[in-house]
Amino acid sequence: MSHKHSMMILYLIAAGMVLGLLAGWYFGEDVLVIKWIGVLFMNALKMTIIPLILAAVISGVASLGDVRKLGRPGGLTMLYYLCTTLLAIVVGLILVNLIQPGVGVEMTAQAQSAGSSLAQEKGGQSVVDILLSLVSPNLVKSAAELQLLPLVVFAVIFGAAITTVGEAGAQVIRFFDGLNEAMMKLVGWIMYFAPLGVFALVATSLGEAGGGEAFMATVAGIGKYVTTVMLALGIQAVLLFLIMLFLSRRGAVYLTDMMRALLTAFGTSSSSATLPITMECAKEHGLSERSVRFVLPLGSTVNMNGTALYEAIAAMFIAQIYGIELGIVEQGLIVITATLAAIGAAGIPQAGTVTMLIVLSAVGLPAEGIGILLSVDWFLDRFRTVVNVWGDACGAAVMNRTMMADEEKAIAEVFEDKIEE
Ligand code: DAS
Repeated sequence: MSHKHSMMILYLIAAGMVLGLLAGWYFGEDVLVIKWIGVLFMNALKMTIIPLILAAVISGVASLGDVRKLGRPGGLTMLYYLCTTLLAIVVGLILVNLIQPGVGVEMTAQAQSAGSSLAQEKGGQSVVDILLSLVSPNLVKSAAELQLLPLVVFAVIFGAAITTVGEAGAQVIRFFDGLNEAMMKLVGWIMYFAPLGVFALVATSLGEAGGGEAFMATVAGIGKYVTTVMLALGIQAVLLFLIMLFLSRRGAVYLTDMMRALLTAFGTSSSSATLPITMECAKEHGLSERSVRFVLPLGSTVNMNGTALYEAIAAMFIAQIYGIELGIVEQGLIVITATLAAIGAAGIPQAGTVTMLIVLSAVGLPAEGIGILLSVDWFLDRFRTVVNVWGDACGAAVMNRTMMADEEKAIAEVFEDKIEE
């Protein structure tokens, strides 16, 4: 989908939300006559989940290259990216548990009951049960029952395995890269119907919840949700800045040198489209060639702090609006799936919303709530893309010291060998 088209769609989605809120408020239960439109849109999105998980996660993990040859700089880079992604998710979970944006947003009566039965089912599981549920003896059965966590676990392990079997694996990687691109294109086509789908989902969920009196609670809930995400993104950006200052010994000037890339990220909502600018800014700032040409491209593929944080908050928000209590074990599952969803998300507009489906399904939350998320996604996507790019840029600055140290050591070794000769 072209950038112009995707922006037009996003603004139409926002319009769909506003009209949906007004229709739900004004018509109340009568609006249920269009419920089927929301169901059709949701089913179309759910239809993509299984192939999307396999494509996004496998190609995301495989993009790391042969895990055995990552070497010290590669291993340290992946460790840094994993730690900052986990930090982002923890920041998001702390804020969404503190602010509780979804509490008080009445979605629908039956969803409330569905939600509570889900909480009973999940709530009773011990840590051992959860661990056993990560490995499925029958992936097809798990997929059919939308038990997606074992599918995600398989995709990660399989993605790592195909990087170790040479040319045969390279062909498989090309297949999953193609599948991932095709799936994102297919989701793009489905998103053309999002304005109508979001209108129907928001209108009917408000209508079922009693129209008028639920209107203000829903609007307030959406406002608190946006505030929670923005606050968490801001905190994560500051934490990344402090980590960069402390570990890379580079000054605040790095932020101003990266500003052109950050503004491009905001304008395009695409960290992949911004990558060339990010690399140019990092090079002009004076980072080493290796740090720029390895850490930044890798980061734009697998390191998305903004997206990971957003997935965690959005999942908890949906649990809250459906009255589903998620304990520490379920929130642990959100950490795992949000990390993998962020690794698997492509650096294009709304990638985080699409992989949101993986997190919701993996944790067993009703995906219907995504209508509310979609309505403000066009706004939040810009800011989480900026944090994604900022996370990559800080990674390059931090790893630059390691890379430089390795480079100097390698050069010294060459000279030592020469002297010995
Ligand atoms: N727009 C994505 C990116 O380019 C982020 C997201 O959708 O979460 O990084």
